[in-house]
Amino acid sequence: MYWHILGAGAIGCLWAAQLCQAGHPVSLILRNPSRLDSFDGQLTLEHDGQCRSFQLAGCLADSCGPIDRLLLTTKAYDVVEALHGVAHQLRPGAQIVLLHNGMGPQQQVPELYPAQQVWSATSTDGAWLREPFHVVWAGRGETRIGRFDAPGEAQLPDGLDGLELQLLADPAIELSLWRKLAINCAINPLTALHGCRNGELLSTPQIHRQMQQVCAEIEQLCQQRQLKLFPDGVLAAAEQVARGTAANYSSMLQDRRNGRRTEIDYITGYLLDSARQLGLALPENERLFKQFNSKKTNR
Ligand code: KPL
Repeated sequence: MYWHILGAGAIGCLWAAQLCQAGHPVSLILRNPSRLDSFDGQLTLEHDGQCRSFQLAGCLADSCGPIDRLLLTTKAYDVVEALHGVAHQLRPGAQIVLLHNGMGPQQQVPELYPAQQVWSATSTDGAWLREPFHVVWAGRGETRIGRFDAPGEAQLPDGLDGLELQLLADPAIELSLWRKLAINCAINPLTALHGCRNGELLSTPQIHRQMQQVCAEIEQLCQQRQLKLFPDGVLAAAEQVARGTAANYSSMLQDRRNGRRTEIDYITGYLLDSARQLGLALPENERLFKQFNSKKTNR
């Protein structure tokens, strides 16, 4: 079944290739004419040292035709604007799947587009771009997909059959998004500010102490919100991810190093907003957030 994908980063390209491989036609909606010019209609998926190429259409929002199924894989801060850009092409009842780091748009989009069916997703697949439109699927993970606005519903969007990706219909997607948010809050700002690999959060005592404080505050918020995220607590879960990805640079550090805007407003910013609504102060997270925003180049 036909899919449009908006956001041709690593995850967007991974999904495009997976959908093509499963026999679903795909169009990549590209942001501007120069990006479209640079796309020769071929996407390469590299996995376990083997490359496979797929032919697919590229288009701009105005020429992509009617959309029945849309996967949005832009950065969190681009989601709403990107969606507005293709809104005129959405068929009534079209399926929209949001897949990005951070939180905010998952609640906003169903409110803005009540005529559409909106799913939110979170993934632990590891992927990176060797070059534009050549994606390396570096680590198999799982993708949980559910309706933020309809908790309890456990149905995947249609048109995802045959994918090699591990997909799980999640009736409690908000909780899963909070799990990912907590991990991102514990790892991303600290690695970005200290310019270190994920593993150095554990091996550098001063940074590890900060990580402990960040996690203790998240724990406090979760208690107030009655969110049970991890059986052994946020710190243990974040340490496990930092250990498992010890040699990696977090996405926030990479964004910062490449002079791109980061997703801090949708990660730590979302956490702080959520705490503020309950009258709760999270001083260490607040300090990191301010430190981030005080450096213009960080955003
Ligand atoms: O998602 C991540 C990121 O880098 O954005 C991990 C690897 C989990 C670190 O928070």
